[in-house]
Amino acid sequence: MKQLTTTLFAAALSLAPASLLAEPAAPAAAEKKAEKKADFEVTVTCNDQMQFDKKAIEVPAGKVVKLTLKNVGKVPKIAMGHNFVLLKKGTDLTAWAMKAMTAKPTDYMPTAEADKKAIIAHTKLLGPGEEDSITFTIKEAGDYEYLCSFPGHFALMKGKITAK
Ligand SMILES: [Cu+2]
Repeated sequence: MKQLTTTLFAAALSLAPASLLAEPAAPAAAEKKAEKKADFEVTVTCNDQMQFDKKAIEVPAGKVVKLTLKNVGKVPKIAMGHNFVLLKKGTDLTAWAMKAMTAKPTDYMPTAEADKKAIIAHTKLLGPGEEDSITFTIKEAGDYEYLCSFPGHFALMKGKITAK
């Protein structure tokens, strides 16, 4: 019996890497869900230098926007994860980011109701080579700020979406 247990344990261990490898498949599924006829599509990349490739994005107001975030970096997620969080108008980005950086169990997405309400849309936290798509509609024209909520990133990783 002891031997069987040992064998099962070894089997479980050998399965672990496979389940880790399966993880990058998840964004594809999320992308499929986001496929509902977007009127406008934009791709943003992020990297190991803590930078989004776009600091300003213009989108049509009142239309369905599909935004894809691609992490083109190589550093592991635990040290250099990235997400894209779009905040509602009038949100204090710095104050929101300070709360987000303490929310490690939820991949740096704050859990307080008020902080969740400040979000228009957000991708999941991406490791190297991963991507995720979100769709959203901004009804009211104007400027909306976005950021990466991984601790310490928002100083560099932020920008502005202008809905026209
Ligand atoms: Cu980041």
